[in-house]
Amino acid sequence: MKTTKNYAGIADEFAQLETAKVILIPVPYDGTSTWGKGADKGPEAFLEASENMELYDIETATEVYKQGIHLVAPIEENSSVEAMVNKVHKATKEYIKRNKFVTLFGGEHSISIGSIRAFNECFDNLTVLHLDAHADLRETYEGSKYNHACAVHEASQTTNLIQVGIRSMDAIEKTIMDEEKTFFAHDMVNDEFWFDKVIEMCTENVFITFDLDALDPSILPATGTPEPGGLFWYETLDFLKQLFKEKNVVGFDIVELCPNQTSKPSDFLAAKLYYKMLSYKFMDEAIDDDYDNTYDTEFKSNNNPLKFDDDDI
Ligand SMILES: [Mn+2]
Repeated sequence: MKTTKNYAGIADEFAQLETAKVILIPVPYDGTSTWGKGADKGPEAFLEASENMELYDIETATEVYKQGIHLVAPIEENSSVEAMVNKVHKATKEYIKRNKFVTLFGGEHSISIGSIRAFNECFDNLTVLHLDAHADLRETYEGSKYNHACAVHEASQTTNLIQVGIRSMDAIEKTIMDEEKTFFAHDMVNDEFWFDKVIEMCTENVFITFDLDALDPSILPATGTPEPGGLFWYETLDFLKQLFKEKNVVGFDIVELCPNQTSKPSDFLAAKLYYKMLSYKFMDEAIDDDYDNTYDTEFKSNNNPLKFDDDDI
């Protein structure tokens, strides 16, 4: 994968590892997808679109890139899906331990097995908020437990998993699914309170894994397994904004952008979604430049990882 020097073409002073609050890890992996191929091209298309995006966010009146966004070298590991997951896990954990706000861009959804494992090891009582058209709960698929169809099986066993936007699953997944914590797309469309219900079920620390096929294919067609009946742009943003306000979102990944040569709007949507999520995360920190230190201290303690294995410290 070609690497852009800095995320979104931001100046070097905002892109340094030491000072950046945000880390962006691209994972151009597409080894297990079952239908449309090309999620390995996702990070490059996302980064290219990001370079062509305005960096002032109108809604929050902020320029979140000034918090610092450091783009690390892409994780390119194609020897096996297990090796890729292990590398993602290791890199994610390393940056969490440096007190960074860690974000990842896939790649297919199997990358999230590594990121979720890292966040779950570092934060107490983690909620994994899973936005997706697909349940992704299979224990194994095509002989592997690291298939993209198994992306949140481990999370279903080890975290407070909440699934949102689901509209495609196999009967076998019903035996694993916690229907109390599942928001099916066909119910959400008639439920004006779904935001509140989802947020109420979240613990304080939330990791978001955002499969872009959660969105309606009319606004995001460039994904490997599109499903009709998905989320739209403003409801998604309104929901995310409320979530970021009410909970401590500790990190997120965005996966399954499968770009094509002829149509770019999906790449731009992914770029904007990522930037919006960062804008919401840091919106209160940027109200003015000399915000008082008490808030800063509180912010840091909220984001400090709470638990490490003894050998990690
Ligand atoms: Mn999906």
